[in-house]
Amino acid sequence: MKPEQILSHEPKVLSQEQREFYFEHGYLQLESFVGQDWLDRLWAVTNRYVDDSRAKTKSDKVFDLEPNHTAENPRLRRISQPVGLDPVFEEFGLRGPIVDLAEDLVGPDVKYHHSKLNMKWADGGEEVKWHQDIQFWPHTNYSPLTIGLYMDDVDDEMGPMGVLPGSHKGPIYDLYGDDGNWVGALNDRDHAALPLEDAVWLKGPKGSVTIHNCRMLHGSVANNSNRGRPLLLHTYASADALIMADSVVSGVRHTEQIIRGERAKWIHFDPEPCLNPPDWSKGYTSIFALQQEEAAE
Ligand SMILES: O=C(O)CCC(=O)C(=O)O
Repeated sequence: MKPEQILSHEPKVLSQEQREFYFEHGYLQLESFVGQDWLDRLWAVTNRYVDDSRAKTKSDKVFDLEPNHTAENPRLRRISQPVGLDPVFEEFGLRGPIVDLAEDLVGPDVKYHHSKLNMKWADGGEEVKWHQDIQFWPHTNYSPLTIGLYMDDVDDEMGPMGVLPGSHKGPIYDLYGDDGNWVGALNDRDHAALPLEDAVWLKGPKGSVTIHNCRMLHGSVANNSNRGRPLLLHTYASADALIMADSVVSGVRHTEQIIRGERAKWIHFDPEPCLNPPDWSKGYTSIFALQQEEAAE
């Protein structure tokens, strides 16, 4: 669906100006959009998973651990695919208040794609190098977007997510390194050419929400504060966007589920070429492990 068609549908929660801002600049931020009730429920489950992580000594499909993670001092980078793990995460990701935001920006027929909870632990939680998302999971068009929920107050010290406004209309970057291996981030030359002085750092009180288009350049620095920076991310797409390549999320529960409206009768193709990611069925660790060049097992 083209932006004009999406904008012609009555919005659920966003103003027309906010929707136009998203299409023009590629991102949106909404302060305190999610209420305390939801935050309490999400925290109760998250804390349970943090506790479960104590028994883990290496990363797996659910727990992405920092190299110095221990039982006494858990250091989780990410909880992967929370929506497939627990009914509370499932309800939030498939039927919660952020789904209205997705509908307002991808149109009335909405598909769920995947979810993750980037914990960015206190005292050194790792950076996310600048990248775009769509190269990880190409679709037939560029409607996919990611909605992030800050589960706690986030300020500049904590490594908030940064976006480069308007970059969703620019080039789709090569995320392979010079040696031909997938890095999942821009190479040093492309990175050096980015006008990072124009970056907008999306922070805000707990319950604030970030939205970025799948072509938006984004990244975040390490968390050197003594507070964690949990960002719960969900990706949605218009139902008319079909997955093009072996997906990082193949086989993940609820992926490709229509959560609003109907399955598309017509597939929408955007002719702009997209980078072809590696064959993820041969193994995927996480964006953190890849970017930090940790050996895959
Ligand atoms: O957690 C962040 O700051 C950025 C998240 C991100 O870009 C990703 O997980 O792909």
